[in-house]
Amino acid sequence: MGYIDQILEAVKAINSGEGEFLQAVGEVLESLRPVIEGNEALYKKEAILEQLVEPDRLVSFKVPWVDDSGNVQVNRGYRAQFNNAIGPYKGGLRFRENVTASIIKFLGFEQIFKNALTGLPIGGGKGGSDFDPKGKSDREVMAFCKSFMMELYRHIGADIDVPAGDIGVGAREIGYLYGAYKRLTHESVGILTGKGLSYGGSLTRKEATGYGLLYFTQVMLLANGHQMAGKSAVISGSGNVAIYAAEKAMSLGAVVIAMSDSGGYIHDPSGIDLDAVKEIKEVRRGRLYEYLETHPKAVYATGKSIWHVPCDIALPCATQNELDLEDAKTLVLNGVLAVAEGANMPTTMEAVHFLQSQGVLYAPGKASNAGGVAVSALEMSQNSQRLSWSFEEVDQRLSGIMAGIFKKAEAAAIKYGQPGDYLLGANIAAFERVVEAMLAQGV
Ligand code: NDP
Ligand code: 2IT
Repeated sequence: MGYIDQILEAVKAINSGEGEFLQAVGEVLESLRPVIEGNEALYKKEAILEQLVEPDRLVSFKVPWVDDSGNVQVNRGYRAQFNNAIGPYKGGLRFRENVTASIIKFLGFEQIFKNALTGLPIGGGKGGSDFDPKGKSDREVMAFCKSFMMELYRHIGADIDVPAGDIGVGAREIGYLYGAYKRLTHESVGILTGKGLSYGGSLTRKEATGYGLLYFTQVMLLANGHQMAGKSAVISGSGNVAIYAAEKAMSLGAVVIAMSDSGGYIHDPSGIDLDAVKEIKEVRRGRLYEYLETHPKAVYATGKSIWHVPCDIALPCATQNELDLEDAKTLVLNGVLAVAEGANMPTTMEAVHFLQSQGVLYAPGKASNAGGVAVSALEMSQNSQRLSWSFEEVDQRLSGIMAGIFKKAEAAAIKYGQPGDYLLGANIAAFERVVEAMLAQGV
């Protein structure tokens, strides 16, 4: 049995039941075959894959807090510090009821490679909790965040591990977490990114993942002889990533015709009114069906996937495994040109293989959604310098970083004989950078 298969078996044996984590490891290792097979003796001797698939540490902790009725609630918190070969651990926090160790580990593992692709000095980590802010009062969210930080603060630091947002963690949660950290340590340092602009946040961070996704998609389209202008786009989700993906898609001339939340999707063939979506989601923290109150001609659909809406460009920006083989077949039948991931691992492996086999341009999340963490790293730079850069400066750097990631993925795919396979290219380009740093630093 070859080295990769040996590791895949071993990972399965000691992480049984952790479906998402095994899926993420399988996807990365499968695409590393050409590079591993060329260097098998060295990588095996140094146990590179064994080291990569095991987090440096996984902290799990109790988070007790008091709800508005005076009852004590208990949730579970996590932080996976996966790999710091190229810089401090960096990655978001996810607050959602379905969060498990498997989900945190898959996200932390993906983050190693994503962060390496940015070219910035950040290692991979992820954390979160099975607490869901949806439907909770601000006071309850604050109580939870303060309690969560009472344990997390021991494990993080501006040069150690710098968390940020993810699903369920936005500006409000980051603010409460940051306030708690400061009271515990007396320090005003950049231990979180995605902070508010009034206390050390970076301009463009809020927009960065969505804008970055569109910068990447645009470069990918151009490299393959297509334009963004005039294309129809369907975007799943209506959170931070989806909203700013829609904003940039529109400004580049695409027409965004559908968006969703976990309840269903809205289809507005003449183009989604993004101000209305922002008002519902960012201001009122409401549900997407409320869009119909002001846009009676739009359609709200439940019980079937948003990928039934015909489009040129599909941008999954909600959650893992939200686009499966059936969805991929529907998209292809409807003539989709490109699928570019804003979410982490939104497309199942079978769906990815099908899309690629049909000549659909496919951008893997670890490349195309890296703009968020890239601007987080720029926020860390600004915090260290005690400076704030302008929106234009950060936006320009973001756009340059996304074009650079595309070039790296494209070049590695060509080098290893699979031109246009940006998944293989991204995984290999990232792996080569991380392994170089691991080998240089020894065991
Ligand atoms: P938000 O919490 O802001 O928004 C999440 C959106 O996805 C909401 O519309 C939510 O609907 C929907 N959603 C969540 N879970 C499900 C589900 N199980 N089924 C259907 N819809 C769902 O999160 P973000 O926008 O920050 O994150 C979205 C994705 O992007 C995640 O995969 C995240 O890991 C990834 N990502 C985020 C980055 C960031 O900077 N924030 C950076 C890179 C990747 P509802 O309102 O009903 O819950
Ligand atoms: O998945 C991701 O890259 C994020 N949620 C953002 C991480 C970060 O540190 O900004």
